[in-house]
Amino acid sequence: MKFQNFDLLMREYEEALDQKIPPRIWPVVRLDGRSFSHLTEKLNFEKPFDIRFRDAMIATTKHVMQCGFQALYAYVESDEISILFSKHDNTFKRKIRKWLSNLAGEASAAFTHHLQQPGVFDARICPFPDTETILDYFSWRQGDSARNSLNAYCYWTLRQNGKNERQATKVLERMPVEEKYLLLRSLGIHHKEIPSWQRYGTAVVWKEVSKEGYNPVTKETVTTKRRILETVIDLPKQQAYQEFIQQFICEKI
Ligand SMILES: Nc1nc2c(ncn2[C@@H]2O[C@H](COP(=O)(O)OP(=O)(O)OP(=O)(O)O)[C@@H](O)[C@H]2O)c(=O)[nH]1
Ligand SMILES: [Mg+2]
Repeated sequence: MKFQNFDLLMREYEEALDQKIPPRIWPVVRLDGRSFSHLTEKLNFEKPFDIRFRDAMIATTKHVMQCGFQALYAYVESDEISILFSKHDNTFKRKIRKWLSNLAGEASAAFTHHLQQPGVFDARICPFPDTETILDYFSWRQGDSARNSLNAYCYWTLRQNGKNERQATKVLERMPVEEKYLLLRSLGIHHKEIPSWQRYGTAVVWKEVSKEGYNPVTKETVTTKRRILETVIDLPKQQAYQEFIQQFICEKI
């Protein structure tokens, strides 16, 4: 076979599974820590929530939002990060393989660097057609965070009160939500009063700030604007949360 034909054939194999995010579709990428139950156990992090783990996740998110894509908004809960990108983000010509491998790689590297422990993230992409579905997605993740938080508090409080793994799981099996709140209260925990980030997650958003500088050529003080990343620890909930996210969904960029 001539080299030219051979080259074309190999390229055909190489590109056989290439897919692209369709034009004008909003990409949301969810990164999730691999086996972080084991990792957090190995590092002796506090259960069910440890601020050091939360801060490692936030540092990872900030890194990923600044690694060359057009990130607009990020939501963090437990070991997962959901990032909304611009619908016009043309990085890597929107090739899905490139997006997923690079974003998972950037997150894994940043997390590992922050904690000095190998931490690996998987990545999936959700292609959203409109703003309404984006808002539904983020509400869904916030709801998931609140449910997981209640379950984790119940489970670990029972464990701290002498139940073993099997017993604690059995007590919580098919227990209605209201009963879980009552159970926690009987053990001295008011779940509705725990820090907001432990129930509703946190967000990382862009904020525009003004910076004063000096122009040596014109000898004038000049004010420039730049964007910085800000962590939102106390997030609004439900409808107010959707209204909050709306300000970061920009059709133009
Ligand atoms: N101790 C501690 N553990 C945490 C904290 N946040 C998250 N985790 C752990 O991270 C896990 C995340 O859940 P999953 O993603 O379902 O579990 P996983 O072990 O990462 O499993 P895979 O994602 O399927 O690989 C939780 O179940 C906890 O065990 C924290 O603040 N403290
Ligand atoms: Mg995980």
